[in-house]
Amino acid sequence: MSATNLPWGRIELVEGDITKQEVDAIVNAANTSLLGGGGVDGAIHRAAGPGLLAECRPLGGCDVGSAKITGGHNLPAKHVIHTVGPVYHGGDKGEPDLLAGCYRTAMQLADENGCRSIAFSAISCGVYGYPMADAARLAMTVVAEELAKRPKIEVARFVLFGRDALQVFTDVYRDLAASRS
Ligand code: AR6
Repeated sequence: MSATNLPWGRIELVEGDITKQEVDAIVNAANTSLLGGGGVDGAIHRAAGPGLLAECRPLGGCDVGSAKITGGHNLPAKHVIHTVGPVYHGGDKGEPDLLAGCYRTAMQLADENGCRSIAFSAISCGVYGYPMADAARLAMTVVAEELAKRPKIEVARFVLFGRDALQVFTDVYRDLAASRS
């Protein structure tokens, strides 16, 4: 799909901690067990409290490229959407399709659950090793396409951990948004 006319203005980029976001849903970069881990997953479970793990346990895990939704428990966000990004093995093992599936499924779940705002972490960009600029281009393109189809979701925010990550996303965003006619 061409970037022409996609709603880039409904995408926000901020530097910060996703556990602090006051949005309808935050998106966790989980693993297939959905039982917690390190990185942003660990931070979300710590901030949400033990009720989140208790709600995740009966979900039976989650496939790579898909997502499941829970409540936000002690977080300011109403919901947590847990998605499982691909481990990066060079980019020719289906990683782009799987990462796109994470963002598409998360947007679909947000819409189905009446979310008007959603905040994403940089899925797969930590220990799973996805190159951040490639992930940023794919993530923002898919999210812009989904926003175009889902008018009830007013804003999608990418919450980047650290200045370097924010800079990468900002550079890619400018490039994508500038390709509008
Ligand atoms: N807020 C926003 N972003 C964060 C935060 C935070 N509080 N903490 C880290 N990040 P990662 P992955 C950034 O490794 O690569 C877990 O153990 C981080 O700097 O959390 O998808 C899971 O259980 C990076 O840019 O997720 C899985 O086993 C991004 O979040 C595995 O890691 C994602 O880094 C998933 O690996």
